Amino acid sequence: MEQEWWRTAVVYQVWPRSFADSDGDGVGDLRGVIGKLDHLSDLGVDALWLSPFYPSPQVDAGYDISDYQGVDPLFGTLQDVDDLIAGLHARGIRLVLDMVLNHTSDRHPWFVESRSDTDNPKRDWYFWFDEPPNSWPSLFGGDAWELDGRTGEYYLHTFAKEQADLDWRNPKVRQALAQMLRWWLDRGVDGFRLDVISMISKDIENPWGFLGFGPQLHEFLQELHREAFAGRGLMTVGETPMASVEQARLMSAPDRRELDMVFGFEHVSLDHNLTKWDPVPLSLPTLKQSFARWQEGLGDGWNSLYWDNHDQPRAVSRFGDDGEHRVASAKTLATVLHLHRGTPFVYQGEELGMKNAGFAGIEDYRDLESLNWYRESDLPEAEKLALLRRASRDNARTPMPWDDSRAASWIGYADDTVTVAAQRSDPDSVLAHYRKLIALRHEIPAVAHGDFALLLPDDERIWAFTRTYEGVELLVVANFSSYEVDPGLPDDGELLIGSSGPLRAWESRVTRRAARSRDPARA
Ligand code: TEU
Repeated sequence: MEQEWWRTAVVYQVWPRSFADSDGDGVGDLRGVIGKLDHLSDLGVDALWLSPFYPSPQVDAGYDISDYQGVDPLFGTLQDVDDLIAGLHARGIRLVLDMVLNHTSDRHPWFVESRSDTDNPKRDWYFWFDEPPNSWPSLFGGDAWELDGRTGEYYLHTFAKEQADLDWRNPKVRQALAQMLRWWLDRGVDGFRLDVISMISKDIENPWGFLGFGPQLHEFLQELHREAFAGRGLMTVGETPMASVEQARLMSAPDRRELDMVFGFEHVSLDHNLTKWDPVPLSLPTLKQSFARWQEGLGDGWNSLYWDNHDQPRAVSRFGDDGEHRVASAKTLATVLHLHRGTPFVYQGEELGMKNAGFAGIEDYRDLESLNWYRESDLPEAEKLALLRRASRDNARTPMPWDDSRAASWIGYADDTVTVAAQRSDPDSVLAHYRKLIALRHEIPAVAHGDFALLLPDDERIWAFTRTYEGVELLVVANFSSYEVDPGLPDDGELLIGSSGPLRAWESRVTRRAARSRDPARA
């Protein structure tokens, strides 16, 4: 075992709305993605995770799907998907589709039927009650139960009221979804990213049941594996907000046949209280010890590694220094992430060191989560805008800056100067650094497979660890401060990244040497 392709892979996420706009309507599209495949080859990534492009009312930027087997005219046609698959495969890059199986749009024909009548055969494809059976909140504000005037009953929506939760206890729902996944696989796709998959089983009696992890989660995942995933050489990654290390291990342990890996949220939850609109300071020891716990705790399971995606603010603004040390801190965040064990994900623009949008006014925001929270919060206006600048999902949804042109777009550009054009041939760029890290994972087995050991766990400025595999030890040392630091760790191996001597502000170093001892400080 152990040799599945995704164990040595790096995945690049495209959020198509803001990646590349081929027809100048202000919204990115599939032809735009096809036109930029050389950027992916140039980076050296192995797979593309493509966020939803299916027909959708776009209430939640496509995560409200009204037809799983089509393409929204905003983004193109099925022919474009076929051409994208061909273009990717010609470059040796696989395609991972984003599938939202927990809920559909309220415009999906299944829900249209379901809501039409209490006797409709699809009534029990969704959750209907004559009174709300609990007081679950919607994660996008307000209650999770919406009264539907047509039949006078309430339906469940964990997210917006236009996103109705499917009832997975109904075998017909599970069969329809598995059949749809097979249809895409037969078209040539190589894997799935499964949106909030940990929520497909719910315990209605539990006041926290809206967070998922219900009694049938593992049973449903194992069935999905049998019905859609098994024997196809796929990669599956489940999005699992609030998963514990143990839950992540259960979902990703190969012999359990559920998923290949999951997106944990612990490391992106440490800088706030229960909600992201309630920030708390984050110390380096807390962050690196969380990573270490996941490295060690997954056992047979497998980690995904990410800083950025379409839901998170930009890492360089959040965990780095997006001012004076932007380039160095973007590189160091990348070094640390990519040298962990697991499959790294790079979100469009992260490879440039893009920073948060920096929008000034509420009229600049587009995301319903941000707009709902803004409307409902009674904090003072200036505070609300400051929190949006820090935590809004729109921070990472600004157009990909291919060059200096600023074509009209559905959302404003980040207050930023980085471009692909400027970095492409600059050997000191953040982009060049990502290229180097991705190549390292392909060339050095210890990067993908090595055992992990955290060093200096309590150091407030240095993030250091080793990766050891078949007699090779990699020592990773990163300075997470704006001062020069002598980490007091050996720097005598073969330098793979960085330079020897004390580490400058936000500098990182990777060295390779023969594994002589478990403790490099004593080697
Ligand atoms: O996100 C699930 C999720 O947990 C989000 O609520 C996330 O925590 C939040 O956006 C952080 O602010 C997935 C998708 O990635 C997201 O884009 C969708 O809006 C959501 O599911 C509903 O489909």
